[in-house]
Amino acid sequence: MKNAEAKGGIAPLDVPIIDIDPFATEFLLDPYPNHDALRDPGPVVWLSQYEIYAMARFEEVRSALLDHETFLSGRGVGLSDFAKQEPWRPPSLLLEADPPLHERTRAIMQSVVSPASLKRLEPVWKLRAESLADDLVTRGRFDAVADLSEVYPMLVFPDAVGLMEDGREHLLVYAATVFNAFGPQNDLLAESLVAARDAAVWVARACKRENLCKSGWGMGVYEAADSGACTPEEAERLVRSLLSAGVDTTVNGIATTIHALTQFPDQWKKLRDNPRLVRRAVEESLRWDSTVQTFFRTTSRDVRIGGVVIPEHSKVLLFLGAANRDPRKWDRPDAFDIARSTSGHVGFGAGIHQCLGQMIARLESQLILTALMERCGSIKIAGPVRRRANNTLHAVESLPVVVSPSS
Ligand code: OVM
Repeated sequence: MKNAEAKGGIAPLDVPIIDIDPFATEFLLDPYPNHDALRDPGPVVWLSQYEIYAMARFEEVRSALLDHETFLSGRGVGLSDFAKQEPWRPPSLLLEADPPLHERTRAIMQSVVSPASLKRLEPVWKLRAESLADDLVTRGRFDAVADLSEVYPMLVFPDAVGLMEDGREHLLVYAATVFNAFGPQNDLLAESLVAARDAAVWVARACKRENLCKSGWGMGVYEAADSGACTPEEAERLVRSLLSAGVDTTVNGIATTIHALTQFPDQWKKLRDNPRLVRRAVEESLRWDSTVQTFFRTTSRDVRIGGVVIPEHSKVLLFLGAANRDPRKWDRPDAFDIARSTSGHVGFGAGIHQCLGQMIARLESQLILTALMERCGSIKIAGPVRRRANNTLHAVESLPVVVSPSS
């Protein structure tokens, strides 16, 4: 029984039963053709492969995210229920925590990753974006993943955390595993866990106080511990959150934005004509092709949704990416339109767990995109686009492009 870990029980009588496997490789590589089949049968569906409930419509996904008392995170936001199964690593004190613990840890992290700290970093981040974009435009032809989206976040984020220099390449391998681990125990996760053995050891070392530099978000968390906001052990685990969530997300978010702009050249032109649209372009990219496609919650009580009662202690899979393309909510949902309002999109989640690093992600994306569009008249696909299957992220492996310098 390949999904023995989930088994939420027998199929309920009143819920549409869907036999699609949202963690099959073909689905992960291209989830969009499957979304209607998840959204249309009803507000709640039953995924027979995993014996769990799922929601893929905007209204219900957003409401569930906002109702953290009913839809818990503390039993894990992956398929595995921490109340029944030991997690693969000690749980995140942020992502996999409920109030009151979550309130305390979130406040610490928000005071460390502050708007003021980002403002201080911005000038250097801008210079690094500009110099990278200079190089890329000179080359003319490059891989927007290997040469750009995997490069830029690594040029700014690890320094901001204050990580040791040696071994930073482990960050991406580690993060891929973190996000695979929210899915079932499939081959993807098994291979990822093997590949990330060294990376996990490195990450554990990198989170130690003695390995963080004096100024930086990492040390900021330990200083919060010094003032009594948390224990040193908690600080170490909170630094791990920065390393887990801070790189693969922005790497793929940036690649996706570029991918979108190559597929919709009129939008690239619109952006160049009006550079102030860069904020909207980044947001629309998150709506149109959400980097984090799914997260789970666990119900704390029986909850009625539409005509369906989801029993307490049920795992519920929330399709953020499908919600962000729901025609019930969005006009022309499949069109990438940087002028549209994306207000309410759930690409960063919603509610108390909404992405802590969203300001970091936005700043990185806006800076590199601005630097690129200031230099490139056009950007076109110049080879096969390859996806990387991940149980949570809609990830890009390779995106060959050719750019023409702006005249
Ligand atoms: C964490 C964590 C890990 C992965 C993702 C995430 C999207 C958080 O360790 O807290 O947020």
